[in-house]
Amino acid sequence: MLIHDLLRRKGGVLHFTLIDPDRQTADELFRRARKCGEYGTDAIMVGGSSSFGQRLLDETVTTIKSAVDLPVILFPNSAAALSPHADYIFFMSLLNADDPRFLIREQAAAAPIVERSGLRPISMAYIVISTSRRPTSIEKRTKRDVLGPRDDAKVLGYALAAQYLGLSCVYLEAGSGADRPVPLHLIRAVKEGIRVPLIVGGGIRKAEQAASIAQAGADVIVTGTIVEQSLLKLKSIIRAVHRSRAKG
Ligand code: 1GP
Repeated sequence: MLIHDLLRRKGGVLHFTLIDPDRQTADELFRRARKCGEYGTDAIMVGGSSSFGQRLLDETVTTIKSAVDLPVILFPNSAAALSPHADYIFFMSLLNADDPRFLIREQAAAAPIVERSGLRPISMAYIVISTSRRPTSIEKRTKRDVLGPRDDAKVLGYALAAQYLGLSCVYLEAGSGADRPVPLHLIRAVKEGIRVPLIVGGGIRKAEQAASIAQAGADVIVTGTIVEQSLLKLKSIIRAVHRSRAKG
């Protein structure tokens, strides 16, 4: 599996950059992807909560692949957000969703397309944690079993259930642009309780936050918005993640 291989090869915590196809011109995209490679991000995820056309998605993936030699992983919001040009797809289920669409229906619609496309699926348990006062876009999209910053035991239950079901990794998601990232005590509690790799994302804007999240036990740290706001900050976040590799 890609994440296990990367963790072994790089010797510690990974950084993935999430690129939203809707948020830049083709030139900006090329430049951002180049910089991501230069700064040492370990993979590029492509996705977003808004709906975008097939053409834009395909062009986004091919532009990234022309700019940088990194694995490109689709991070789809529905069965409509698939591109055969990517290398991998997070084949994910939003475990605390109430709506079966986000649990398994979109996945059932997507599976035959994935099978034909040559995309390599990475099964993933997606767990949304509510850390913000205003709902993030993922929170607006579906009713959920709401998991707050103090719900350590419940979140661990979801993560363990995912592991027992055979999913290959767990993603704790505060939501893009969240006021606050997933709290450290919650990351520690989940990390101590599971054996599969732990991905953490949402609301990470500073190097210090990324370093603490790595120390708390995240195996992969995802940032999205920051690549649109400041490449310098992205660079310092990636550096902090790499430094914690050395410490780890
Ligand atoms: C969202 O976890 C990712 O799916 C990234 O969030 O945009 O807040 O970095 P940000």
